[in-house]
Amino acid sequence: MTVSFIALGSNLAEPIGQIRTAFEQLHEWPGIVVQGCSSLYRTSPVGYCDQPDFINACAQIETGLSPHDLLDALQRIEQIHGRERGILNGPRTLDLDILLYGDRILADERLTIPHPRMHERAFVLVPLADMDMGILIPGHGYVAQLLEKVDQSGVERIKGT
Ligand code: PH2
Ligand code: MG
Ligand code: MG
Repeated sequence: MTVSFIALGSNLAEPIGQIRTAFEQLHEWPGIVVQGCSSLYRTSPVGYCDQPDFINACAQIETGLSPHDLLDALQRIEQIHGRERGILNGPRTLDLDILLYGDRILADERLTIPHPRMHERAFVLVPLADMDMGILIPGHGYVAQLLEKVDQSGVERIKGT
């Protein structure tokens, strides 16, 4: 079993509901146990700005699935949420990204771990820090240190989550 961190994001079709349902689907998926969920955050879009705000969160899971089998599972859950692939970085009902998989470093045509932009994205680092400030991102440093370097102004915790 390997501890892995997953980023969740949605900005279409009732995003808060999309994220909550995704937490449950992850937990119910064979070979995945959800160990912790962050708060939910309302975040300004990064990269492609002409789209609605996102809801972002992170989950800590434990899994017996290989990285690629885990990616298959995440893509299946995205499909259940009606994910369509359109504009790069554009609006989506649900995006599930593998951030970390144990201390593995991996890069092929389908999958790069650690996620190549996680260390510079406040919408990833802030929810990750909810779970553990001491997470080490191989090649980049600790979440607590990286958080000090990013602009957190576009990231607002949703009260009660
Ligand atoms: N995801 C992207 C691009 N930009 N911006 C925010 N705020 N949240 C996201 O999840 C996000 C984004 C590509 O995956
Ligand atoms: Mg993705
Ligand atoms: Mg993404």
